[in-house]
Amino acid sequence: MPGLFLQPNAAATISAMALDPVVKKHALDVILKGYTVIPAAFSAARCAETIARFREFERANAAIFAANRDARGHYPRIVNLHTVMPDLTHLFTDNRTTLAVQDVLFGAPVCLYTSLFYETGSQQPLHRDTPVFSTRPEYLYFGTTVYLEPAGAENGCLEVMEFGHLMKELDREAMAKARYGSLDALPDMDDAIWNEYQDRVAANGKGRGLSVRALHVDAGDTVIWHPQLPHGGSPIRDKSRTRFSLVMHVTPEGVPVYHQKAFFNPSEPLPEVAPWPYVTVRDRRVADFRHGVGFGHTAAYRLDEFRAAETAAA
Ligand SMILES: O=C(O)CCC(=O)C(=O)O
Repeated sequence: MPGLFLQPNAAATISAMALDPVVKKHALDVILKGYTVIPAAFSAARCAETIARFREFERANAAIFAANRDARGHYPRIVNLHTVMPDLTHLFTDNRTTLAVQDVLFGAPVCLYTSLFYETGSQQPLHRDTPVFSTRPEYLYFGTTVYLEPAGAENGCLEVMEFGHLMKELDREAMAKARYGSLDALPDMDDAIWNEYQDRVAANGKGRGLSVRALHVDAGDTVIWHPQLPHGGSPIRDKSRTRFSLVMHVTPEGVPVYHQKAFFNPSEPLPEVAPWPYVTVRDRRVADFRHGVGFGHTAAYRLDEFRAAETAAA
């Protein structure tokens, strides 16, 4: 069964493995601190090229993109843009150290599940991803960001509650029963229980004196975070600035991902096999989602509504 990093002796097991020392160091960071920063996973030139490819794609699909800009001309996070922009999928397939680290941690080859393309920082409050990436078996997930531009205090960066992944899980059934009366009444998604869970996790971390670190990174750096690590986006001081980055949600192949209904009812028996197919991109497996591409919370555009930019079709 995949999930080496979840075993109680994971750090000792990985320490004893014959691994590239760089891969070993990052794998141990994820287990012990809850995250790791892999510097220069891509060159600055490759990052600039990927942003240029995005701009070409944007021009080829001007009507769709124009309809989704905010007052400053920026986009909300774009869901699954990689399914129409191969250059973004290649930030997964070509990220060799990150893949090697995640393969070791899962004990199985890592696959791309879904993605969020950010033009600016998210400014999200501290949260664990697990209520919306609830796998069976549980916690077989990593969040991963590739930065295409430097991220810092001015344009907003990732904040992590170091060691917060080690805090005990809350009594999720009790929370759900208190709110909805019974586990059968749990909705698939509901902001109220999301907020209660995240507020309680953040308060527990503060109560234990855990510090929140701002991760200032360069273009090309990659961050991996543990499924239970509280993290968020720092406030953006200069709202005119961009901070292009791709967040990828990854699992071992075939692992199904459910949402809050599963997360807050962890004993409910659910299928442990993902219903979606995978495709091979370069030598890696990628979930073959064709639901479309969404801007923020707006309904998805169908994949056939997008035109490939001439140079982006490689
Ligand atoms: O990069 C950021 O601003 C935060 C991203 C994040 O928290 C997420 O996608 O879950």
